[in-house]
Amino acid sequence: QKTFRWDDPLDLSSRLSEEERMVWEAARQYAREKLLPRVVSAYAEERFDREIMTEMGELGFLGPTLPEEYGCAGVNHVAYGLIAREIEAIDSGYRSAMSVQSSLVMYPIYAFGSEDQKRRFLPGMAAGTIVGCFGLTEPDGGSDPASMRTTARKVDGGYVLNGAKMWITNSPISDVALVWAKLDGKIRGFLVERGTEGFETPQIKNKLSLRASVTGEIALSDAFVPEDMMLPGVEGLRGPFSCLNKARYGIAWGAMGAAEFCLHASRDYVSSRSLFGRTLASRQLVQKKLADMQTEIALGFEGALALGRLIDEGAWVPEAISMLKRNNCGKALDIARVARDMHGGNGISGEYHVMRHASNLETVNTYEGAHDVHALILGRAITGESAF
Ligand code: TGC
Ligand code: FAD
Repeated sequence: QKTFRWDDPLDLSSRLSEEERMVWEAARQYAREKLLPRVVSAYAEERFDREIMTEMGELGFLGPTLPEEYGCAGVNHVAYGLIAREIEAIDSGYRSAMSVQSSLVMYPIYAFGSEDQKRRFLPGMAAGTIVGCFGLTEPDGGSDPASMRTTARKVDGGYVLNGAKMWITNSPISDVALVWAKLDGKIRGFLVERGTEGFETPQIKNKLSLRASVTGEIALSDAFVPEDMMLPGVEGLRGPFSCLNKARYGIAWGAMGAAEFCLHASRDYVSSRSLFGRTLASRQLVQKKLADMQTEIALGFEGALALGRLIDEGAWVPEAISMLKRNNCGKALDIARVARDMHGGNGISGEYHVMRHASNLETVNTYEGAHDVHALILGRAITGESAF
């Protein structure tokens, strides 16, 4: 007879393969030993340490599902999810850096790029020596990318890009930006390299969320992109959305990783804090909060695991990703807010981490399709009526 484990109530770990468990353990060890010690100061100083990319590269965490022939680890999507879980347990911004590189830049180069583009960018991106960013969102409204204004115009030997992208993770430190722009009215992906004239990436300062991640704009003013730097294999919204499917799936795991950290921190805190002659852990109200957190986290991970298995079997659909991205972000945000409350005044201190998680999850609940936008995607699938 198995005993109940409060920290793995549905025994998820027993349903992982040996390889998945090894990747999970490596990610957990890295996150706790290398990321946790630097995150409090990084968050306070609004700093992203560039070497995190090479550290993650060395461990095979960048583009991990892509084949080994391009320098990648070639593991499955469940393993990718487990990496996201452990990295985001420390900070959503660190998981952002990992998922933008992996799902939003490396994956489209792999899926839609020419062989030359793959050979040129993927090995360096896998190693973290080349940093990529993904420019879809524009200042006039990110939820509706079909209305983008950024354009590409065909000229001799290439294309000229004009427009502006907003809220772009890693744009200020990127070596290459995947910019989505309309060419003759059709959305295409362009790889714009650092140093291109008319390509600027100013940093957005004073964020109150995701402060350990660097975010910027992309300004394109007659930026020339050579012919061979357009992704040949895709046109239309399917291009950016295919990348988002992968990243949203990783977020479903990652957000629950942040929530799990908050549960563990809250359990530790209420076990050691005594008020009115007893520990907080011995109070009914407190235990109910812990039980609610534990239940949502266990269900959230089950959903993410089921989805990961479907993706690995090639049997997934985008709506299932919307469901898990939406549910797990919304639930994680609620859990982090409750954890902050359970820590009392200490909960607002950086040293206890929970308010940083709550603050980060505000972004996570918004980017990659806002919570309500995913509700509308599901609503359309349920009713057949588009309510956007
Ligand atoms: P819609 O008519 O639904 O579709 C247009 C075309 O796109 C195809 N498509 C998809 N293809 C693959 N996967 C998906 N998930 C797809 N969803 C749609 C669709 O088949 C169609 O193809 P075709 O060939 O028929 O033209 O388009 P719509 O304009 O009605 O879309 C509405 C909506 C709301 C679903 C969509 O615009 C949306 O998802 N909006 C949210 C935007 C978003 O998620 N932006 C994210 C920006 S990147 C980011 O946030 C990175 S943060 C990274 C980090 O730091 O971690
Ligand atoms: P809007 O689209 O203006 O939405 C505002 C509100 O309106 C939301 O609550 C939304 O749910 C609601 N809403 C929208 N449409 C409807 C509707 N039809 N009915 C009812 N309600 C609706 N983008 C990138 O391209 N690349 C990145 O790397 C990236 N990184 C990011 C990093 C950070 C820190 C942040 C904050 C954002 C990032 N984004 C990135 C942008 C992100 O994807 C957008 O913020 C997101 O898609 C929402 O767009 P918006 O901010 O323009 O909000």
